Amino acid sequence: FEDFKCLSCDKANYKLIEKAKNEKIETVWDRAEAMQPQCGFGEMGLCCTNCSMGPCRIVKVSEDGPKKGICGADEDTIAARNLARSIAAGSSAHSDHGRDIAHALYNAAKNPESGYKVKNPEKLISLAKEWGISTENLDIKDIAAKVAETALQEFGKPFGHLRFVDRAPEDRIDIWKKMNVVPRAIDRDIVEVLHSTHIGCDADYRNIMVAATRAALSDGWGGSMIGTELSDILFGVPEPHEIEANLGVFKEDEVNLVIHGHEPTLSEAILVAVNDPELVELAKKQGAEGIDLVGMCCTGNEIAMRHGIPMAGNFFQQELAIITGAVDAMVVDVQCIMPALSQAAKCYHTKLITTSPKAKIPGAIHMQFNEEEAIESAKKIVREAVSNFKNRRGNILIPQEKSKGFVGYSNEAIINALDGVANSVAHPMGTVKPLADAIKSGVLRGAAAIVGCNNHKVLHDKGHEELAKELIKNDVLVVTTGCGAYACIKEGLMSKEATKFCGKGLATVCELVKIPPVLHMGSCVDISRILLLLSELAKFMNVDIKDLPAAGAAPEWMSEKALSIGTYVVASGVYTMLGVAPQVTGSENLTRFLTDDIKDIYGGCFDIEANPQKAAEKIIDHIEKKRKSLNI
Ligand code: NFS
Repeated sequence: FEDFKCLSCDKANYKLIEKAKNEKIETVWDRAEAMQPQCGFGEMGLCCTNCSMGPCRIVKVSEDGPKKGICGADEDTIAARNLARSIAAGSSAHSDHGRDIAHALYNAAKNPESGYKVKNPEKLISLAKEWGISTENLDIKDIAAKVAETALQEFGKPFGHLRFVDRAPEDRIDIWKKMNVVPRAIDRDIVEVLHSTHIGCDADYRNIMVAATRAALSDGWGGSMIGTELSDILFGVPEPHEIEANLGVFKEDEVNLVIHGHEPTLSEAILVAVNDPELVELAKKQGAEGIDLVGMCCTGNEIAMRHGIPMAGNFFQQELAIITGAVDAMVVDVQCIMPALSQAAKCYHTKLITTSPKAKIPGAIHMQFNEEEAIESAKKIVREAVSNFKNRRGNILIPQEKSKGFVGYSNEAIINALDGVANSVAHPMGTVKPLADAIKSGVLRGAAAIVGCNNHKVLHDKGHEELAKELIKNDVLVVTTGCGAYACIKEGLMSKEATKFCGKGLATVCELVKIPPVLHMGSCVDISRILLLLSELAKFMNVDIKDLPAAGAAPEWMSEKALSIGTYVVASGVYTMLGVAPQVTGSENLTRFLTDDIKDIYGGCFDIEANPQKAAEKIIDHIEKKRKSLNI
């Protein structure tokens, strides 16, 4: 498998990439190769298709060639407009996810047919109080309806600012006010980016970034946070579970159903359906031992965190899952679903089932998931999967590779775990004090978040794993979400044994409070949990987020959502390392703005470093500088 080592560092993938080659099925790596060389104008962000006088492109590599678009837009305007539109698209994806969860909460309150129920009434009541909703004489359903309606208003309210903004430290809110980026209403902030980047509107790259930053903050402190908080209310606050991960989780003798995509509204309903006795019986009648539900991408993170469902693989493993020949159905909703799946599915018996009106794929079976009657709808989908077991063709290869690890570290779970220390040395329980103390004493040097996707420009999973290992070796606690979380659990970094990779301080903390050194905090919308943890820590230490010895990293990012995340994280004051350069490098001004000038405004900035070792060095250096300024 020597050849495949330059594609992925996950051994489970090698046999399947070879199988794909033998069976003449193309994968993401083949298509990436066929795409070379990639368009230089696009790569630098210098191609504008915003109006039909174009496409216009700016030539940077030589003196000759146009330096302005036909309307006169220069490289700064074009690159900034392209970036801003991507950020708006990313924010829209997370936020629309949040909106769907709010609708599900409303259904839980008003529509018993939906099958949704409030699983965590305490969190619901506490959010109602935070939002000033009177709970007096109301039952849980009424409160749920009011909270859901209030959440839905956040998308289009005409006045004021987003409610969750008030959770940020005061100094942070002051910076946002000064910069005029306080998010107001999610849809409005996204629309404003689309408007201001229309032909003949905003041409000032710094001002374009004001609108883009506001739309990004609308995601992190708005849509994503609504998604996370309301999911916790509906489906429960994640708690630590030990699970298995990687493509070895498929079972030869069971119906293998992969749930892939993002929204727990679907994956939670599918989980109920696969446990329905009638459907289990049907599986047995087909000759299967049972139904094996496994998750893929962020929806897999959601059900792993809440129910201990195995995590089959991340973004670059979606085709390989089908290539095992053991997947009876792959059920998808929205986001990060490669259209290529339908081609792969055709080569096997696998049914690719799309469920969302927002995401149909030619060649797939479309079975619309109806949230008004979620469980019934999910049962129909599971029935389709189960009845496909008998059509397996025998060309099955399930890799042996799978690892074990602990997932499910919501902020509540982290604080709970840290109470282990609190108990032992008489600290107050239920606060971030033990975390703050561990950082202050230097046992932990700081914390870093490793998040985001896979990208062929980085060796698959290597960016995540190597960076995580290097950081924990230097006593930096790592938290992770999304496809980064998959990479880390597959490498064993969420297991009890992972302390062997840690420096002495971090190893001591992990052993004392029984946590792994890399904490699985969920899906990409759950990066809002990380914002809240930072916010709580900053408030407790009486500083702003920008002062904390903390950093973010997206070593293998590729999606527009990741751009939105990066932007709201930087605007929240966090130094953020990217493993792949954004498509802005054709504008020196914008590049300098994002990697340097922005530091003076928000305290956070982007940095770009493809080499994980060097990226780790820079992050550690940043953390040590922050420690010094804090005098700790
Ligand atoms: Ni987030 Fe990237 Fe997708 Fe999840 Fe994975 S690709 S931006 S990590 S699954 S959303």
